[in-house]
Amino acid sequence: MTDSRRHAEISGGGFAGLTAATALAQKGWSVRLHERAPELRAEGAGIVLWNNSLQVLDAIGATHDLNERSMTPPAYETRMNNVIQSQEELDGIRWRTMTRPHLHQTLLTAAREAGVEILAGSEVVAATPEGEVTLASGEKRTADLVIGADGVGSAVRDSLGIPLKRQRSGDGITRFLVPRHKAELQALEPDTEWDNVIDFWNLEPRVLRVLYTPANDEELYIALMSPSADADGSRVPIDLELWTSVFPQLAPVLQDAAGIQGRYYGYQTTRLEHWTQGRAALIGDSAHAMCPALAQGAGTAMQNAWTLAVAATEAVASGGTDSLPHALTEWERVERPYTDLAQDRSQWYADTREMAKGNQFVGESVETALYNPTDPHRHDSDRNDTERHEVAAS
Ligand code: FAD
Ligand code: 5PR
Repeated sequence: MTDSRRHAEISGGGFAGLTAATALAQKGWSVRLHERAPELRAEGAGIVLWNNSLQVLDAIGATHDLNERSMTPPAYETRMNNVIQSQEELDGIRWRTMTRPHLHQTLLTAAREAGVEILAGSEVVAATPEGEVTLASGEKRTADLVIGADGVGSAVRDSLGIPLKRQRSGDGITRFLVPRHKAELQALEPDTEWDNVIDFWNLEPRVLRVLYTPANDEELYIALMSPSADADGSRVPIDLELWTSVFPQLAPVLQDAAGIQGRYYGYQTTRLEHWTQGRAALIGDSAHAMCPALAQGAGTAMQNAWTLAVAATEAVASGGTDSLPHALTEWERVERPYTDLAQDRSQWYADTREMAKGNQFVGESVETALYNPTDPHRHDSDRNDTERHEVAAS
């Protein structure tokens, strides 16, 4: 039996790869997704999604599952030395907090329902601009479209030889999922709204920060930040005495975190000269790892996965598969600025620690969050701008 559908091979079963696979399969492609790990599972703790990625979840029909175990906290609170700097209610901005395993499971279910062929324990070692993929087993596959969604250490990206700039920051973070302990926290600080996200900063005499993010009724995501040069602050398992001395009101949850091994991640930003080459395209951390400040690493990954699936589908429908290389270049040109902005802004927050002053989500810092990648008319004003420039230049 021959299959007349367009075929895509995807490397990586994280948020980027699963989103692209689901969207393409729903649009009529045959899709094979390779995940190097022996099973499809999400590492990590909690995550915040904003309008840009929630729109994508709507579009692939995954929002219902997601909403069952996620929440929108009443406010995003910022404290400095335990003094409240701001409580942002984020009115009119769509956002939700959740656990990473839950988001991953939701996407995995959507991918399976869409008919994606998912191969666990299948490592991609190389890809070519002509659409050939080589597996660790030595097996080769060809596709109309190849997607590298294989994370910050991407083999697809490296095999394509795309020039990369990597910027490492001095700060880093260890993340945990622990029980809410709401009653105990309330007993320690009765006036606090413990359903809020609370960003607890301490800059003097020592830089230590806890980002407290309720993920649902039972689970709490906490991220402990310190400079990598601070050996005690960045140690795992965490130095419980140190962290509770600075954040005594968080003792019940810090105690649980201390019982988990944990892993300290240094912040990094990677920027590529280009995201596409021939029939191959990169999305997510393989193309644009970023600092976590705006919580847009996964959000931009899903946004770009969706817009890539739409652009590739439209291209083959109107111009056949030979039109894909140009369509991918065009996709990057139009969509990349939103991701560049999130990367630049997150890097700036990481370098300056300006978020400690509060009012974190204003102006350029929410532009990518507010973007709706599923709106077919989203670039109409860009087009008008271009037309206006053309008129002005003629
Ligand atoms: P990834 O999530 O890295 O997924 C890549 C996938 O590709 C993995 O499943 C990997 O096993 C697979 N893979 C790698 N190489 C190959 C290969 N050669 N062949 C086949 N498969 C391959 N952000 C938050 O906001 N909150 C968090 O709590 C948080 N925790 C994180 C924890 C970890 C361990 C990491 C790496 C990142 C975390 N981030 C977090 C950042 C954010 O989640 C990322 O921006 C986002 O997950 C990017 O998604 P992705 O699908 O591009 O990459
Ligand atoms: N938001 C999220 C997050 O995990 C972090 C930050 C913001 C969801 C840290 O990991 O500001 O660093 C941040």
